[in-house]
Amino acid sequence: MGLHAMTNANFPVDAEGHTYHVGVKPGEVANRIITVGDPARAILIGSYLDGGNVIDATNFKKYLNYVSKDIVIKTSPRLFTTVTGRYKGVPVSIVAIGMGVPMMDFFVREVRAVVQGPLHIIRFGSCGSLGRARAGDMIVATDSMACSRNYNYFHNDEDQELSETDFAELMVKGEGPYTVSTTCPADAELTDALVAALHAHVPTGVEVHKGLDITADSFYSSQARQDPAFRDQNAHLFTYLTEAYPTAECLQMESFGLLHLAKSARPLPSGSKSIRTAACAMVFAHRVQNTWVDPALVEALQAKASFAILDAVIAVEIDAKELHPEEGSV
Ligand code: R1P
Repeated sequence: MGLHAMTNANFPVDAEGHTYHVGVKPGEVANRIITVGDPARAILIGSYLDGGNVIDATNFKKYLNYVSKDIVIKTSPRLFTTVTGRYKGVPVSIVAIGMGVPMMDFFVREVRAVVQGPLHIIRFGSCGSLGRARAGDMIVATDSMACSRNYNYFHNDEDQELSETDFAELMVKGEGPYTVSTTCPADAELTDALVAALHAHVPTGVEVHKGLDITADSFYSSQARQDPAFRDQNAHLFTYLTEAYPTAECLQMESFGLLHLAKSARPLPSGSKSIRTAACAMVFAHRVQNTWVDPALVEALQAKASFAILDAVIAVEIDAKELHPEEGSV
């Protein structure tokens, strides 16, 4: 893959204004966005956009660079996939970012740079349940915190697992093998719209839970998965997290990055909030029962939840003047 000529080493864009990683330029991304990890999920949701019924989402690779009169799909050299069209007449984009907070950072900053006016972003991912939600249920994040490997803790070659008490004491002091951040809230109005839409759409038997999200910087060590090949000092991490944070419901790898950047975004020139966010995830694994969801259930849930999230992302008003400040109307 050739390297595109970029200008501005501080915030690289090419001659046409495409950002370096997500590969989008002004006019290519809507103010209302659903972000997912998996490009196949993005194409599936794209097939529910107005005029998207011609997309066969079971063969998503065929659509990674697709243009119709209704929908444009772009895959960047770094494999961000952006699907843009309309849902019930309202412009919407779906962006697949891959995995992890660094990918969320590329996405939020580069999209912020090319879209004028407020951004309403809902993450639709998958997660592990810490207890209440069963595999196949949905969890909506009321707030989120980061759980990260404390690299400095591992500077020596110590290979003795900490006792539960020592682990907890170090964690409380912020000196343990993992660090936890303060929590960051999701946007209340967007989250209420998301919960209401999920209740209206999810298949019978699927429960919608609300709670604290924990965003880990590894699928493995900082999610308390045991891997004998590495010194991870995480045998007591799961117990610590569930006892210290009783409202915690899910473990996944991106939502905190989204909520944190929304909180850190400076207001728009109009004074409006720059980025409003909500996040939800399908429970793929139950970490206590050590169970995994049935793929057939995921297929049904993902389809239904996609409509809910599309309804939610268009539910909260954006003032037309904010979308087109020069013209003052759409
Ligand atoms: C790990 O398997 C991935 O799945 C979850 C995690 O956050 C991580 O990205 O979310 P997605 O299904 O959105 O990728």
